[in-house]
This record gives sequence, structure tokens and C-alpha cells, in this order.
Amino acid sequence: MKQTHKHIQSIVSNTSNKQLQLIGEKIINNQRISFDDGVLLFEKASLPYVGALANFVREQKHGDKTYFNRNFHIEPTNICVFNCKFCSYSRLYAHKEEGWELSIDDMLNIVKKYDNQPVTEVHIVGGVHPKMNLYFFADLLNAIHAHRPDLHLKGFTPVELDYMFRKAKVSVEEGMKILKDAGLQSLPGGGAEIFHPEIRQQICEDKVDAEGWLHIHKVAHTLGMHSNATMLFGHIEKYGHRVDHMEKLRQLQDETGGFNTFIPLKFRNKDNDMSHVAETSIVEDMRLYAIARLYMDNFSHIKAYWPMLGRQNAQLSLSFGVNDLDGTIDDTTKIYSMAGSEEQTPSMRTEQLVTLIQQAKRQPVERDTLYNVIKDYSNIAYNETIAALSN
Ligand code: V47
Ligand code: SF4
Repeated sequence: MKQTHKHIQSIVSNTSNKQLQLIGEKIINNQRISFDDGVLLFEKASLPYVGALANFVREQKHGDKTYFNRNFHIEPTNICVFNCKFCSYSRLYAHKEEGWELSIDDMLNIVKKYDNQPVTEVHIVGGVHPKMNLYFFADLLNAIHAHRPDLHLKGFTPVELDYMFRKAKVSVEEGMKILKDAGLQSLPGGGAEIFHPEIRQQICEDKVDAEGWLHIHKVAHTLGMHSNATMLFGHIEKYGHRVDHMEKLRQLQDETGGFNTFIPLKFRNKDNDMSHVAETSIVEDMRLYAIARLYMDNFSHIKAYWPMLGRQNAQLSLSFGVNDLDGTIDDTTKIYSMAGSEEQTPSMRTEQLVTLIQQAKRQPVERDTLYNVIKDYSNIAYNETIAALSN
């Protein structure tokens, strides 16, 4: 049900905290909130307050529409020269016998498994292997594109790109052009973590920094490509670091308009060097989604990544600003299950995802990578029992 202007106005007017009331007024009047407003929301605002505001914004932008797409992942390797403390997935290059590395043929065989399936996107991301260079990945993209030209190729974080461009001794502009010519169409949002050096130096000091990450996305946007942005939250960062991260993304989005969606990623603490750090509560997670919706006013979409958040929580997030769920992934995406996500088999058939969205009283819409509508599921009802049973 659409949240009315009158309803949200009464919630804001009845708030006893004057500062929170002023922020609420700004949001109702479509004005941008400031850095300090963002921090204040994290410090003082209750979940019902930010939740109601975020839901208002979400419904103004999208009504009940909740997007998902059908994609699959390819992880070329889990061997990595970097050593991010939160990572449960990579094997250091020094212990490369414990990891995997796929050849172009191996990866093409993964693509071929989807030959008769209506997937629209492949998401290629993995560790940073020193032997898998720029030209290897250009060959991979060419091979996938030649086999299945309709598939949107989304791949490589600035962490991988920065390394492969430096190794090939090409500029970011040259490197991005080589990959674009080979068929790359979008960049995923990974590798952003927390931009602020106070935190970045503690959790992933040796990989590309904030400026490098933002520059690569900017160049991609300049070449006409789109991209996503993530934020790894709920570990050792403070509220100010979260807002700083969102502020940097909001500024770049003002310049280029090239980001599609913002994806907050909840830190999971299993089997990594930060296992002693407690995970955040569901209330804190939902507050974060809501505040992200309020702060990122120039991002059309806020996405929940259900293999990391869990299906139930992803469903709940649809009432707190989220209007986009990451897809029906049918392979075994290891980075998340290895970090302690309760989603042991991160695959969800379309009918389950549609049911999950309908149970939240939202309207499921299948999209492609660029948010063109493929199918509106408003009038399709699946048998909830069957959908639940195959959960
Ligand atoms: O950058 C690693 C995160 C990211 C952990 O663009 C962890 O559509 C939580 O960016 N706990 C990679 N998170 C995944 C990613 C992504 C996922 C889905 C969709 C898209 C998209 C992008 O995974 C890394 C890092 O932030 N990650 N370890 C962990 N223990
Ligand atoms: Fe390597 Fe990425 Fe893991 Fe960092 S998060 S260690 S860059 S695979």
C-alpha cells in the first residue's frame, strides 16, 4: 500500500527530536540531506522513523515495483595476491595449491550450461591471480561474446582492473577500452569496502584505494558503461565512515550519472581474520538500508544481495528502502557461503523469488542489467507451498 504524503507528514511532525524532524522535512520536500544529517540519522533515528521515510522515498521512486534479474556468476579463481582481513574466500598466491583457477575453456563450459536458459547477464569476479592478465580476460570476454552475444557481460572490480592494468603497463583509459572492445558492458560494485583510509588501512590496506576505485568507475562511465557500487558494513567502521563512503559515491554520481544501484553488503564473520568482530543486528541492518535510501538521492535503486543477507532479511528489506534483489543465481557462488551466509545453496528459482516479493506485498518485475523490463509478474501467482517447499 502506498504511503501517503499525509501519513509521512504526521510521522515527521510528531517526532519529538527537533533535528530529526528537520531532516524528515527535507526528505518530504525532496531536498538533499547533508553529511551531518546522515551521521545524525545513524546516531539518533529509530528504525520505524528512518524506515517510514525510506519507504516513502522508495514508493515515490518505484511504487511497489521490485526488480530482479536472471544472472549467473563465474569466478575465474580464488587465488589472490591481496590479503583482505574480511575475506573468507581467497587463498593467498603463496598457497595457490589450495585454490582453483579456471581456463577459458572451463569458463566457456560454465556459460554453455546456461545455453537454453533465459539468463540475461553473467557476472565475472574473483581473486587477483598474477598470471591471469588483461589479455587473458579480453580473450575470455571475446569467447563468451562469440558464443552468446545476447548475454550482458558484467565483470571485474577496480581491484582486479587496477592490478591488471598496472601489470600490462596501460592507463586506466586504455585498459578499459581494450575490455570494452572485447565485450565488457558493465562493472559490478565490488572492492569498494569502506573508502575512508582509517578503516581501509586496517581491513584491506594493500589493494586499490578510494581514489583508484572511483577513478576506474568514472572512466567506465565516461566510456558509456554503467556500474554498481557496494559498501561493506557492520565491522569496525564508525557511522561517519559509512556516510563518508556514501558521500563519495553520491558526488561521483552527480558528475557522471553512471551508477545503476547501491548495494550495502553486510559483513559476515565466519572463517576470516575478522571472526572476532560481531555481526550487526537485523535492526541495524535495516536502519542502514533505510538511511542509504535517504542519503543516496541520485541513485535510482538500492539492492539487497540475498545470498549474503539471507532470504528472510532480504524480504524484510523491501519495506526499508530496497527495491531491487539480486537475482536468480544458479551456480555456487563461493565467496558468500564461505563467509558464513546461512544460504548454503545460493540459488533461488524464479518462482521462489517472485513469491518472496509478493509475500512482501510488492510487485515483482524481471529486468535486464540496465533495468529494461523483461516481464512484469503482477498477475502471476505461484503456489506458495511449492515455492516454500523448494526453499
Ligand atoms: O568487495 C567479501 C564482499 C564483495 C565478505 O555489482 C564480503 O551486482 C561480507 O561486490 N562478508 C564482492 N561481504 C561481491 C560484490 C557484489 C555482489 C553481488 C552483486 C554485485 C553487483 C556485487 O563481497 C567484496 C566484499 O565487499 N565480501 N568478504 C564477508 N566476509
Ligand atoms: Fe582478494 Fe577480493 Fe578476497 Fe580481497 S576480497 S583477498 S581482493 S578476493
